[in-house]
Amino acid sequence: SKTDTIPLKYGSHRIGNRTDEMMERWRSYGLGQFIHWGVYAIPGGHWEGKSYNGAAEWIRSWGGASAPANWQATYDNLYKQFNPVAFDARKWAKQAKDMGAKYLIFTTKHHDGFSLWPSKYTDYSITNTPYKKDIVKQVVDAYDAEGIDVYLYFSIIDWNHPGYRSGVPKTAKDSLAYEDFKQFTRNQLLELLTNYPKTKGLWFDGTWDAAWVKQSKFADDLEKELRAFHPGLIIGSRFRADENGKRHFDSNGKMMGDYEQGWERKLPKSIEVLEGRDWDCVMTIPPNQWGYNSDWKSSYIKTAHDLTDMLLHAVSMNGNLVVNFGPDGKGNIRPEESITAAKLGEWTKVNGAAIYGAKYAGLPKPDYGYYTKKDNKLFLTVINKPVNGTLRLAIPRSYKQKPANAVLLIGNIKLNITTVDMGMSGDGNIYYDIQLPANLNATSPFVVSIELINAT
Ligand code: JFZ
Repeated sequence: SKTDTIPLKYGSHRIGNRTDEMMERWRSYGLGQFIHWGVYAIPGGHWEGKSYNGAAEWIRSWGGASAPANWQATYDNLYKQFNPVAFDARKWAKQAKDMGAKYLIFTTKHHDGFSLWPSKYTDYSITNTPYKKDIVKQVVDAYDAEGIDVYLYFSIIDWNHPGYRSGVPKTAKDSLAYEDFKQFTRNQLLELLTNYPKTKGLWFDGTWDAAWVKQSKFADDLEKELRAFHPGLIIGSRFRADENGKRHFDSNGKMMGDYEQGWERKLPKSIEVLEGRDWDCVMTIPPNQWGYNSDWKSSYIKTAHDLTDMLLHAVSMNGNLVVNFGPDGKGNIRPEESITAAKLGEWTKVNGAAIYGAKYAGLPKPDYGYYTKKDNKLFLTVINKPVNGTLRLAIPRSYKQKPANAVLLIGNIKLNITTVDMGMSGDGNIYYDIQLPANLNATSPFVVSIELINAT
């Protein structure tokens, strides 16, 4: 428990987690999809036979000797070629639904400033591409029609806006320009919420610049305005800093925003580090590429198995896992991602009970998998099948609940449970063995659903 030792005007405004219905819904998602799409999908991490070393969506910042001549001017004209003829939002949404995603985070504008909706406030938008049509609208409508909640990714960093500054403005001219940029940012955000009222939340990024970190009052006022404008809106901890420049957590250590947004390509080691906060983890399939990169051969590509492990890791600690997709410049989801989505979908169709609405079970993690829990159902997801075909459960006596029956979700097979006297006096556990079918030839993680009853 934190005490407010430092008086703050623009720190956290809430103690504990949100308790409203919208946030309860967020907590039950389990699995989400992230999509990074913009003009960076055209070069796909490469140009004129040269390859950019960083994340493909950062390619505009390519510099030094390895960059093609006039690179940034070339990049800033790519939108004139943006014509994703294969783009079909309904196809993407259907695939996401089949995968088992319950929410989508979609890049409306990344750091390059290119707006995928027809923004009144800039010419650097979809309107001025050969494609012309509103992409954000198609995405929001298609996902909403599939029952998938949509969150809009928005980068505060905007390399295209003339008033954008990364460093704190030093001259009167810079300050004026930056004020203009702040109003532009506000206008675009209100525009997004006006145009796409089905939006469930805003996913902010690019908020680490010294100039933005100084905007504690402006950002706090804006956050309040956006929340008032769009009741229920969910905003993570990555939007603003307090008056001392503290981000995510204010000077008193309290989280700002509705959930912890710092779990980027990493997962917590234990539930304790989260101190009960809401959180999700956003994850790339390659090591660190969010936008489309045409070369997936040169790095390790996470398998559906890796991602299932991460998904259960997240849900078993009360978080959601959001898997990123980077469609190409034509609007196609790459075949490797489609295969991964299909495999995840096969898994969630059979085993979804272990992740949707399921939470931390309050038990120590077994070495061979993860526990999750919903009401009186304990889900045991097995990642590494024990070689003896027996799942041993060590349930602390203090848990006050015991397994009454067990069902293997693949095939709905009832499994036998026996109480085991290990003679481990005083370790506080009661041991149970669940016998797996001898012919279970599991090639992916599997789930045993265990009904719990009160134990005295
Ligand atoms: C940011 C972006 O720069 C990147 O292109 C991508 O959109 C990603 C989702 O977000 O990258 C970050 C932001 C924050 C951290 C790491 C990468 N972080 O807090 O560790």
